[in-house]
Amino acid sequence: KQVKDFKLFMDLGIKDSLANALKQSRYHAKRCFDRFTTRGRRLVKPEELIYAIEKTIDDELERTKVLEGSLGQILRSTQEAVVIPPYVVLAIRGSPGRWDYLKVNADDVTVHAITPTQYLSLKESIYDKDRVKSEDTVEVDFGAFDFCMPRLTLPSSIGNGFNYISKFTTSKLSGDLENAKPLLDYLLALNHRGEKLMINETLDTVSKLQKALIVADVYLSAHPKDEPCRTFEHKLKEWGFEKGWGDSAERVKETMKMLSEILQAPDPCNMESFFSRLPVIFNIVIFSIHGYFGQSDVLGLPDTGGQVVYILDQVKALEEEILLRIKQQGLNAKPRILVVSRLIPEAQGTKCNEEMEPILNTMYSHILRVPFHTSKGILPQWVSRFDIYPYLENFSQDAASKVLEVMECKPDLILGNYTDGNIVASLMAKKFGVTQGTIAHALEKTKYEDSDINWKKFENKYHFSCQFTADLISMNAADFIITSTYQEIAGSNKRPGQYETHAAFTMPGLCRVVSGINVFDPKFNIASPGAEQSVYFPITEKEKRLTSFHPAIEELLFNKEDNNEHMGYLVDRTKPIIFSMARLDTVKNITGLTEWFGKNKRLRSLVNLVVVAGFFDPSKSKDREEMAEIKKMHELIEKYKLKGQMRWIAAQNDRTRNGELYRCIADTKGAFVQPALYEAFGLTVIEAMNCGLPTFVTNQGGPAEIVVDGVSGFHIDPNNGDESSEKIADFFTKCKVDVEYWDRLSQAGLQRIYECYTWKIYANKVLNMGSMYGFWKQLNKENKQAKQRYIDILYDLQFKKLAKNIEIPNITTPVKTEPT
Ligand code: UDP
Ligand code: LCN
Repeated sequence: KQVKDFKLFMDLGIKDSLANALKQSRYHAKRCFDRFTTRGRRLVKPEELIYAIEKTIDDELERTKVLEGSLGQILRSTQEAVVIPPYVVLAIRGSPGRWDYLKVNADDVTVHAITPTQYLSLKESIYDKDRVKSEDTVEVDFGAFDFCMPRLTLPSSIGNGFNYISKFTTSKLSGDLENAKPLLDYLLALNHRGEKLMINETLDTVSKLQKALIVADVYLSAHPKDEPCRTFEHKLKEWGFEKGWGDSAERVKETMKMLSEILQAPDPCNMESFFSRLPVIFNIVIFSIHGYFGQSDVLGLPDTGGQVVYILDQVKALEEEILLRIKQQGLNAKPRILVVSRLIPEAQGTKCNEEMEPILNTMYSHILRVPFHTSKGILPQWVSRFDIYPYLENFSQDAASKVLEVMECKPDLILGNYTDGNIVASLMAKKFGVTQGTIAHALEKTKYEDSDINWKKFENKYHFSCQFTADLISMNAADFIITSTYQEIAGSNKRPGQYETHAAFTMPGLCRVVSGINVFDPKFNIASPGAEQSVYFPITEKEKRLTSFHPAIEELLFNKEDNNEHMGYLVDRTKPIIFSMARLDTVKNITGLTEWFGKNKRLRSLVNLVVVAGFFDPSKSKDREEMAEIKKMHELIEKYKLKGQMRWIAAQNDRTRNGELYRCIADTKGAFVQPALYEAFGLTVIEAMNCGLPTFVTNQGGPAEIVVDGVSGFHIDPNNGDESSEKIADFFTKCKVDVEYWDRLSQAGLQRIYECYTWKIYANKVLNMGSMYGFWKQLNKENKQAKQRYIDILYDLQFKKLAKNIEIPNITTPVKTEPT
């Protein structure tokens, strides 16, 4: 029946399906829609829509029929509805990324399709009664640039942009040989610090290039495969070939063959392989601005978490991959990676007041810190990521000069991280004309319900007006977007993705975004991070265990005295431990987990709880959310009398020791719990899995994609604590009966990691993107330029004005401007 309904859906389109369904169940539909309208103008959430059907239809058989029919299906796909009697306007998400807006007249149950603009305008009228005329609202429409750019159509292709870009590029270069001219120009421009690579001006037409490739192929065939390139480079140069084709006769020949085949008849497979071999990326700038960016003593400090871990591991993986490629290209260039962050003079015992710091376990990578320079002087203190916007323009200019000074050339690729890093990356990429990739880590919009429509309510605390504008600017300016999961882009069948929520939204009184980003844009790519495997290795690798940490970990977990590092104690050491570790942000829901545990007697009888989060004295925190969470933790420990069964440990910033801590928890046959109300990706989840610890992860966000429920871990619902704590208790009950159950789960978690979540896979993908999207950008120069002009207007007229509204604190301790 469902298949039949779905087919009908597809055949008719959503509007006609709804019209049909309303006609067929006219009596019930009318009662149901009347129920909405009698309560007046408002925004209705999806749960209420289904509840209305359940309440209006008394007869069970009839109710099931409607709920399982097209009407039920459409209402289940509805994300929200605007009620303006006699109309109920549904925002329907038929599948990931596909939205329809339908206006139902409750009086006669007729349906009309409306545009996103009309829908958003109706929504605004509910929230902003004194608004200016709807027509006077500023509209942002990035879709206006879409007309000449290819878009994907299948939800299953979302996030796989790289593969489609190679196909689209193939078709652009196909046909006449002269269509390959842009590729020739691209190759002619390749160089490393001014030294030409691949080809020179001798090969200034495609047909000359094609002929020279044939000559070179014949020449190379006479050479042993492993002959080093230096022995024949001079000969190739005579024909117009420069360095970069490969380190041996065989590799040079292969690369040339790929190009010859592309020129003969382009195909995506050769295109991808050829671009992955091109010497394009040697120097990378990575922006990560907010928080404390450092290599020790920073994790767990406010605004300082997974992003730092991600970038440090990412740099190491990228450097290794670039070095490998340089070798294979037959070059002896030195790469350079700079992570540009903020210099914080009041560094709280970290190294964040130092300008340059070499990155451990790398040869050519550094952290470069640039201070926030304001009209009042240099800002000495940490500043929340929500208040960071007024400093970014100066920062980007100062950073650009510093990068040129340190790198002695422009970077080949710029990567941004999070809203602040991404907008600065966009400004710098525009200035230098360089390829840009963005990484969100988390888009804040999804974390707070109705943060767009209620932006005014949140403004003082979070400055979402700046944040969402900045996010829109950078996601549109970027040449490619890296995400950790599919859900980050387009969510799941039930829930929209983080990027998807930027497709159409409104901030009444500020602007109406009728087309913010299209998740079918082939710029989206999933490249999931890994966890450093030398730190997070499984408990089964006994000989590698870091036993020197065991006395300290024993102290941390079991010492009975409260101190600055731990409070609470565990009476029964024989019980398994359920463990969690996160920053003490509201959204991480460590207090939620504590409460579930407190309330569930069965769980308390089966296991102990250990959490690593924040610290214990709220007066010492500068972070608004952290202060409130600290207080709440103390209240819960009292309320549920948790001492004896729960241990609260302050933030732990020694990564290597934390790796051993996960394994010590695994020794107790325990589990890791990630209870977040929403988690963008969740590095702790893959860290725990790498150590062989079974995991229970929130079903809200990335972790639900990392873990396959019931196979490589379990999903829990953070909004249903009772059900979640029961699910955890069931697991430990089952482990008592089936002694191998725990091991099976542990193994399945590891298998999942090795298949999908490693840094090697990641680095390879990102460098390929840098190369391919750089060419794509050139192929579509006009579109890129037009869009950039639109972005400039949004930046100048909107973002700058909003950023100025955020107050810059008075600077009481003047700071020296010289580098430390
Ligand atoms: N972390 C840590 N000590 C703490 C809290 C967190 O070392 O007290 C580390 C944790 O191991 C992980 C990162 O910080 O590597 C947190 O990343 P995640 O993606 O889980 O969350 P985020 O903080 O980025 O939102
Ligand atoms: C930020 C987050 O909130 C986490 O979900 C991610 O794992 C982390 O960044 C690294 O991407």
